[in-house]
This record gives sequence, structure tokens and C-alpha cells, in this order.
Amino acid sequence: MSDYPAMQARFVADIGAAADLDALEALRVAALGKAGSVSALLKTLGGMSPEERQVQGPQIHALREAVTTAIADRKAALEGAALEARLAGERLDMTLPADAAPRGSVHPVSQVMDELAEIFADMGFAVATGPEIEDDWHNFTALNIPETHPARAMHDTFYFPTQMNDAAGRAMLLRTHTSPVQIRTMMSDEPPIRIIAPGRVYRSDSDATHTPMFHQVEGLVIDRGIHMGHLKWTLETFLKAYFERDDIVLRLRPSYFPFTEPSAEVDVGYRQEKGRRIVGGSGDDEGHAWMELLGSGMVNRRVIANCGLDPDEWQGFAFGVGVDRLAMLKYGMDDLRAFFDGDLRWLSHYGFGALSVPTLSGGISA
Ligand code: 2NL
Repeated sequence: MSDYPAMQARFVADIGAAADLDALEALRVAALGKAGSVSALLKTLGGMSPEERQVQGPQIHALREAVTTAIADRKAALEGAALEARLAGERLDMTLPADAAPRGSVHPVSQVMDELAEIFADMGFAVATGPEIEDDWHNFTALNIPETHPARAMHDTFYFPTQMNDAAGRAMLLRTHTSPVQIRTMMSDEPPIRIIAPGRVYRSDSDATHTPMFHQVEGLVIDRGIHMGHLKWTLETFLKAYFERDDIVLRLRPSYFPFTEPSAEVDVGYRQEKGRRIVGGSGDDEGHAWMELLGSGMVNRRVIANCGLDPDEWQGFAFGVGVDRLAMLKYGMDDLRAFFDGDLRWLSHYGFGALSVPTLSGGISA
């Protein structure tokens, strides 16, 4: 007969001293595992006489019970200590100032998009977004660009493989402009509508002034009695706020887009002064210079009808402008490709403070 109290004392002491969960598990296996010493004792019960078993049985079971309890207690203690250590390690001092270690910067494209949202919000425009993967109808057909129209080829569209065709059996594509966002808004919302649609657009084109992905913002107003005066005032107000100067004048030149009629290309005129020159402009050093900036026009009545609205009741204007180009003109970059290189030196040179939010009251780019 073994000295059960001595065995129990030794087990309980070892278990209480187990440094971690692995050591504890090793002790459990040594005592209660298949080949463990307590399991071995339990097996001896079968070979005992009934009298002997009546004496030893309760003692062996009490030993097993004591060891099991000691293991469970130690396990709870070790797990509690591990949790405490983790909580202590992950503690954050919420009273530290948020800009104690400012890292990263806002990309100029994001900054300009924020500036545009702020300027147009002040004129009552909401920001609308939509999918970058579009179907043919929303990107082309609804905009009065039929199958055979040269504009479709002109857009250098990226098409998806034919396994992914839309319900009409036509290839899906990467949107070539943000106009489909406005089409979707006209179909889902009741006029009056005043939105801008900023976002990524894609065309298969690449050189110093073109990247296969670039950013565009389009604007759309649909209401009763809208005319080109509203268009011109809106663009003039926008450009004065954006370039933060009052001497901006616009020149609307007749143009053609399938989705607007009439259509106008918008040149921006500005006085060139020393030290405050909008890059990309042309003209002499004293007089006015003109710079082609936006495309615009009155929404073609066929586009309004395509969206389920009555063109005799609802009229509107629309415009489109490249965000990257707007950023280059205001902040003086000369190569569009650098916008998408992810070069940290370029970003820290041209980037904007992570905590500065453009507001009209604070000066839009201050
Ligand atoms: C350009 C041309 C333009 C529009 C975009 C538009 C959208 C709808 C209906 C009618 Cl839903 N028009 N958008 C209109 C005129 C020009 O952008 O050359 N952008 C740089």
C-alpha cells in the first residue's frame, strides 16, 4: 500500500509550482494520463480483494479528485495571469495628444476631392458615388452613346472577359467616366437633383499626361427651367472658390458631347502675375491667359428621357473635369504619373496634414 497523503502532497506542490500551461499539462499527463501514476493506481483496484478495495478505493479516488482540483485551480490562475499581462501590455494612454507622432499625409487627390465636396456642398450639392465596374447601358447607352458611336471607341474602354457579361449579354467594363453615377441617381431619385460624382475612372491610355486610372468629378443639376446661365454661374463660383482668387473669368466655347446639347468647353482666364502663376496656362506675362479646363453642357433631352424623366418638364446641366489636373494646376505638379508612384518623398512634399480638413470658413486649402 502506497502513502497516498504523501503522493497527494507532492502532486499538489508540483502543480502549484507549474510555471506555465505547458508545464501544467505535462504534470496532468504524468498523473492522470493513460500511463499516469494515479491512473495506474486506479487500475490496481481491479486486482484487489473486496475488503482491500473497500479500504483503498476511497483513498485512491480522493487522490485523483485532489489532483484534478489542483490542476483546474492552477490552470485558472495561470490563464488569469496571462490575461492580466496582456491587458497591461495593450493599455493605451487615451490622454496623449492625437498628434504626438503624426505619420503619413493626405494625398493631393484626396485633398482636392475634399475641397470639391466642401465647395459644392456650400452650393447645395450632395456627393454621389457608384460602382467602378459598370454595365454598358449605364456607361454608354443611357448617355446617348450608341453602339456605333465613335465616342465608344474614343474612350479606350477596359472590358471584362465575356464569362462576366451582364444580363443583356454585353461585356462589363471599368467605367470611363463618373456619368453612370449620375444616370443611377436620375433613375432612383426624384428631381430636383444637385450632385457631384467624384471618383476613379479608367481608360486604356498611358503617357506623361494620361494614366490608365485617373480621377474625375462630374456635376449634375436637374430641375425646372435650368439654363446655361445657371451652368456658367455654378462653374464660375466653383473655380473662384477652388483657386482662391476672384479674378477668374470663363470662356464657353461651342463643343460636342453626345450627352449634352448644346455642349461647351470651358476655358479659364486669369491674369498672370509674378509668383502666382497657374501652371499649364498659356499667354503673355501681363495679359489674360486661357486654359482649357472643363467639358459641360445642357443635359441632352434623350439622356433625361432614358432615365425615365419627362424632358419637357425637367432640364439640367452637367459638367466634367479631371481631379488630377485640378490638383496639378493648384499645387504645381508637372508629371501626372508621380501621383500614382506611391513615392513617400513625393507624398511628404506635396501631401497634406492628416488632421487638416478643408473648410470654406478656414480658407479652403489653408
Ligand atoms: C469632359 C467632358 C462632361 C458631362 C461630362 C454628363 C453626365 C450626364 C449627363 C450629361 Cl449623366 N452629361 N456629364 C457633360 C459634359 C461634359 O465631361 O471633357 N470632361 C473633362
